[in-house]
Amino acid sequence: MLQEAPTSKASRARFITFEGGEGVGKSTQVKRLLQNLQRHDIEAVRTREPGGTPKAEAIRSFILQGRSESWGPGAEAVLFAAARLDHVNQLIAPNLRNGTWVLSDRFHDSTRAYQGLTGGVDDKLIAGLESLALDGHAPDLTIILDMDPEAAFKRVAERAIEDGLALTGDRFEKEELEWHKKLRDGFLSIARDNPDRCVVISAAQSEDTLEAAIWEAVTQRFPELLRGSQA
Ligand code: Z5A
Repeated sequence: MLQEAPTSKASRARFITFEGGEGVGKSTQVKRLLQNLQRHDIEAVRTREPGGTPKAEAIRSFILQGRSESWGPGAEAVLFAAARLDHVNQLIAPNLRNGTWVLSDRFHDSTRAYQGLTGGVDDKLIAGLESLALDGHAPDLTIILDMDPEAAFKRVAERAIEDGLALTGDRFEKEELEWHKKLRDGFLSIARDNPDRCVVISAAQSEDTLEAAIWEAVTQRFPELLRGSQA
């Protein structure tokens, strides 16, 4: 009689990305999904964008310190793509080849949403950079955490208070809020255009409820996870 290897080892490693606006709970849920996969004997790593490798982290610091802001969204899209190219080549592709699942806190949809749909960078440039940087490594599943940006901002503000950091009062002024609403619509339009890859989940729920909803989406997409645990 043929003995089947445990599903977790036999299945192809999957690449899952988390997307959405600031403060919707991506980092929290990436960590929780990693733990849930590990509880099911799945080897998995978590990473983030921009970043994930030393070179990509250097680009992250440069961008997040605001040093590229005056270059405009087109040049920033190129920088995000340069970081992504290294991230894919050095971390994502090798892990997937070795059978390790990869969970990324943001990926190419952030460039589409921030620099493209909200920043106004031409579609053709975004698509060209995407095909260069991804080199065939599109995510198997993208979880878009969706919530009202004002509520998400409150979470970020509370975190800043907990961490003893000052938050500039004008950061979320009216114009800024409109920008975040446009960003939210951008992520929702990406989901509509890519229904086979994207799942939108309301982030306006408790961390535990959200974790359960994400686990349900992941196991629906990859039912081998549950078959493995029942074996
Ligand atoms: N960017 C870009 O423009 N183009 C690109 O191609 C890429 C990125 C890849 C990265 O910033 C910036 O780069 C980002 C987009 C841009 N700029 N912005 N804005 P980042 O990595 O530093 O920041 P972020 O990705 O926006 O993450 P964040 O602010 O840390 O948010 P989060 O990861 O979604 O949330 P969190 O850290 O898990 O949770 C935030 C707080 O809420 C925290 O105190 C939690 O304890 C709390 N929390 C989490 N979940 C819940 C629930 N369910 N209920 C209540 N409270 C919660």
